[in-house]
Amino acid sequence: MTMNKPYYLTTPIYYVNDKPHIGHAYTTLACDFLARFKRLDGFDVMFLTGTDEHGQKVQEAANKAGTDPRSFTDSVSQNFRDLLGVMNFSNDAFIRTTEERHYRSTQTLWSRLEERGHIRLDKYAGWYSVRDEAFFTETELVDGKAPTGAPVEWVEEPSYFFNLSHWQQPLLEYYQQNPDFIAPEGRKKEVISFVSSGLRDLSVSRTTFDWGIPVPKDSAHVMYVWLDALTNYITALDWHEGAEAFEKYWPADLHMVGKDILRFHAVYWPAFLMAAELPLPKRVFAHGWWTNEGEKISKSLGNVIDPLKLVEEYGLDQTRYFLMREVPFGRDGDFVRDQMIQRINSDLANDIGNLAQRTLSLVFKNLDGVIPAFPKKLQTADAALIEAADGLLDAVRAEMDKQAFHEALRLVWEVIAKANRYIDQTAPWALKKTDPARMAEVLAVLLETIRQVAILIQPIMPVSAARLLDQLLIEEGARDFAVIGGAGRIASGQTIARPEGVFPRFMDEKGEEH
Ligand code: ME8
Repeated sequence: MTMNKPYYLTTPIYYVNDKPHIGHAYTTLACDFLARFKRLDGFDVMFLTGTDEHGQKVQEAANKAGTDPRSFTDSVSQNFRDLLGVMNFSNDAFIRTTEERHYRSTQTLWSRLEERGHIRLDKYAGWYSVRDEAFFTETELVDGKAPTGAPVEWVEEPSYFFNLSHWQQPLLEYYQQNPDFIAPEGRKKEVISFVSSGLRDLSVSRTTFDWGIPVPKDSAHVMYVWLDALTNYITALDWHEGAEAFEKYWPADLHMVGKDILRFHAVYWPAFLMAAELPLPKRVFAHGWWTNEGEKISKSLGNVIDPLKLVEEYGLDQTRYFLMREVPFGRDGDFVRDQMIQRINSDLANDIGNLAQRTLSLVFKNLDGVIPAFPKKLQTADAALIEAADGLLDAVRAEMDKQAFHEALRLVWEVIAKANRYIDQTAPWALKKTDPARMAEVLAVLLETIRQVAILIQPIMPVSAARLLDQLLIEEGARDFAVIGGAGRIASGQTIARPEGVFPRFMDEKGEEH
């Protein structure tokens, strides 16, 4: 048996101060798309997500809800687990920072840092933003607020410090030697310029509240929530117990994050790992932020986008497709309802939906539903379409590996457009009387193209793709990338059922089509 290559990817772990919103769904969806792709491509995937449950922000949210942080986090963490089902996410593990093993893991990491002389006790005096869970100096403030616009409070307390400044040069060298470590390129430049401008030692413990992991041998302190949170990526592999999973999956292939938390992942985390003498992750990708119809999304504006509502209104696979297709991954994007409807009707209902429905209906009506043989000799037009389909996997894979998800989808839709031009040009419906043998060939070429497209869109639209593959009578065992191209080819002779449309047009709540 061949051993599949491991591939470990992670989402950030989400703060449980509130219910999930589009940002959470977006980050996890991007990982889900990639994880499903990698599995079909023969990798042994470990896809991790979870919740970040300590810190002042969560403690304050619990106080506000009139409950203790432990029962509060239990209930809010559940909302995040519910989202996984609603969005059809295929994560292999879900971690909570309140798990007992995470305490042991983080305390082990702390001790390693301390033993190696990278942590010292001192005093912190400066600003803290609870919303960002981040420290700021006077000069970093903008109009008395954090650069993110979050309010800050003055903090003065005994604190342990991590010698971050010591890691400036090693980090810069690492970025230089590993040019793919931070993406996109523009964000990498920002990180390099931040690190080049000098790093201050980082306060890594707090004493003015207690909702966190106690510092080993000094329980007056709880650890800074970001040190605690980042460690989740190795806790999940039980590194502190020398587990096999750690050997196998670490270092991570990809940490997916939003642009606001890149610094923590591309500066602090690799510095902690270097200091602890552990291997560094291979890549951190920072995606952009969504606005809602041109407006910044915020609770005070009341325009927060609830992923559950999106799925309810537009459909699950439709929502998944839109979020990954609409905006070049890595850039900010604007959620516009009309654009969503446009994508549903044009890319899905018209382009792929009609292509499949027209082809299958012709097979059903004109060939008694019997799948025709794939031609031994292809005509020029056939060969052009099949070559395009056969070449898709390599091209799509290259985009997926760059996290250019929109581009991967665009490439698939290019072949769908080609297939639609092919069906218009060859007009198989007109061939029934004049040249039935040619009609059968044309339909076989189309079925083969749809087979490949359906296999390739499984990672983004798992339910719809499965329905298409079912209608094409492709067995469950013949749906991965090993059977893409000439290795697969549509099998003839079986009889299909009456085809059913897989991609409906968008209907509004009054039942009207758009
Ligand atoms: O940051 N558009 O948790 P979080 C797109 N616990 N993405 C958005 C967004 C928007 N409008 N708003 C938020 C944390 N996000 C930490 C992570 S990891 C060790 C600890 C994204 O619940 C944001 O960029 O605040 C981030 O990736 C995630 O949603 C929210 O994370």
